[in-house]
Amino acid sequence: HQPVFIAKGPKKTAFKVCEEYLKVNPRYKCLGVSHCNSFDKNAEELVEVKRTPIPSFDEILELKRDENFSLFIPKHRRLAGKLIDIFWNMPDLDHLLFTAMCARDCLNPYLFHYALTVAMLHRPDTKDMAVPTFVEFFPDKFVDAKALAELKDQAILISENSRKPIEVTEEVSDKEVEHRLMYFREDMGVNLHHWHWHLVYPHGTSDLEDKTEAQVEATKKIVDKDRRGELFYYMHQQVIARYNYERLCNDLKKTKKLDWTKEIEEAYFPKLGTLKTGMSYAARVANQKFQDLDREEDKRYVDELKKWSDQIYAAIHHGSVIDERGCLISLTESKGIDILGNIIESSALSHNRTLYGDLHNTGHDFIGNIHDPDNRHLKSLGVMGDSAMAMRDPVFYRWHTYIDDMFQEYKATLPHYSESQLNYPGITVSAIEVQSHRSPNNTFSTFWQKTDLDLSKGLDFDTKGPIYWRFKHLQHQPFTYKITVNNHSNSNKKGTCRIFLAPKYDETGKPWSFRDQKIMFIELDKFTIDLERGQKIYSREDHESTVTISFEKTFRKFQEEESSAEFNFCGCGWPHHMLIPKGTPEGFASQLFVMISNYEDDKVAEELGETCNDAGSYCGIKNKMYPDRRAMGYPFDRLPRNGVDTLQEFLTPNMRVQDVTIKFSDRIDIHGPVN
Ligand code: CUO
Repeated sequence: HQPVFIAKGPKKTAFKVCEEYLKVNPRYKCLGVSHCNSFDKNAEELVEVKRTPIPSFDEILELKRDENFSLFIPKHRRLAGKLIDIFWNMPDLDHLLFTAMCARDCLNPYLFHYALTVAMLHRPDTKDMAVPTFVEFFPDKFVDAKALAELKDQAILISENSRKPIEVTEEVSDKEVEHRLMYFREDMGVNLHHWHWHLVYPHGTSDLEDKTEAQVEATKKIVDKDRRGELFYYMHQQVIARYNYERLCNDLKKTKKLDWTKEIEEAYFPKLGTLKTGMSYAARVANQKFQDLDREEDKRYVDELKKWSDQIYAAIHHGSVIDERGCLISLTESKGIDILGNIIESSALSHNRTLYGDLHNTGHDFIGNIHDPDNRHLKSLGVMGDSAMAMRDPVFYRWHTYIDDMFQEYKATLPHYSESQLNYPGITVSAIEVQSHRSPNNTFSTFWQKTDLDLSKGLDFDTKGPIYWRFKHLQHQPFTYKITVNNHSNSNKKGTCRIFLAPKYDETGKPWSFRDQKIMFIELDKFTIDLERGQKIYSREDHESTVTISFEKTFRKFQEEESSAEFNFCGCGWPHHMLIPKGTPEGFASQLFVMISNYEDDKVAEELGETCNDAGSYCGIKNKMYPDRRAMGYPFDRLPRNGVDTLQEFLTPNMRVQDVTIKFSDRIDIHGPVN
């Protein structure tokens, strides 16, 4: 037997197969793999890999290397599940490594990367092994075509020392109002967050019926995370609230719930480059309508959506769902939203996919293939078919508003919070102030920033040294909350400080009714606070937010000593540069809400853990319970008691509202490179 190697890159990120591999595995040649994918002859070190029995990839090979991969297509999801199972069930690291090598050279690259990353995130023995970062591996999913072409030119024609960051002029048309929101929808950090979220919370692995008990248990470990269904609802609800906030800042109305029986007015033309598979993402022209899909291996019927949504609404109104055995499962106050989240998404934890179907995923699939429903033009997916890019398309927000309306319908059936569930006796929030760098008090300041990102690793040619792409994104000035709290009880207390922000006026310029404003609140931060007796001012910096991850983490500039598993999980988090909406040059009137709730009612049974606990609100905490016992979105997740029509009427003494403004300045700041 000839030895098999992998190349070990300078950052330990290489999974590169030595040419020897093909010699020992000629059977894959028939699949069109005639050369090693990206064997790096300049690799610093080659590591010999133990040869273990070659697994059978069987059906997984049916997804060709040059096809697109979509988790929203049931067959692809099943194949991904099978591959995750293969990686997950490898008895040790040697087997995993050799199997990954085989898989990398013969399977679809997107499917391979997804399945390996999910498996490595969950295997205890791979937490110190680095997987190439997504944006490094697939820059074609994030960088527009013009920039990609220039980056390639630069790599070939210009020596390392003479290179300059590549920057392309933005293409924003005044004729298309939706272009005003491009900075949000096309933001790389926003899209990376969404991709990471779905990686950390996969829909499921392959069907459970054909598995052993041990395999079922292992699968559950991957999918069955604490309150995953509820988090599906909450994270996406917050994305819509944030998007609507930005729309109001840009003089647009809130996004409309998608009526999928009608034509979709907004078009979307992706500007992304050609994919590694050689395909480009399909455009979606205006005024197309959902149609039955009759694509090879993907047959879907629009009528099914109606059937599933009717069944889900019936369950909501009935207060219970029916499981596969015909038993009624109550949608209780504590568990109902989690059950519905898994049903509506749907994930492998759905109680009844036969009855409630696969609603949300199917919507992505219908829209992702709307340009060519019967595949007559042989044109593969639009961006809605890929969670790494779906947030670029305006229809993403319309579809998710439709989905969120179901959750809101359910929340409206729950009893309103009582005074004792809202108030914290003895605690009064008596003042709030925002102190923002170089800004008047109670003003958030936003501006543009440009950052350089090294994309050399994802470009398919032999090059040395970094190649920087310079991209523009929103940013805000650092700020501090100053919160004055009066603890007039007889002892020191502990509380949870919850900070939210919402526009002060609705889209017609009138003050909100509480019912409408409550779903506009975006979470900015949530943290535990020790409350000494008497009055005290507590400070909190914006970068400490438990909603966001730092710019460096979003773009994965990490220290060698950090393990990649932590990093892969920690890649999930709203990008910090998008914490504060854009605002307006005149100042966008907003309301900052602070509440301190009783920690005794908030705490969960276990400690947070040392690492990766910085973006728990939208992403949960790795291997831990969700770090807040209250319903996600509390206290704005339910309708108010009778008689409460405004935010002021909703307040108890432990809550306070401060008028603030968000002032946008059209200046551009240049940030250093991230690599
Ligand atoms: Cu995150 Cu529709 O689930 O995209």
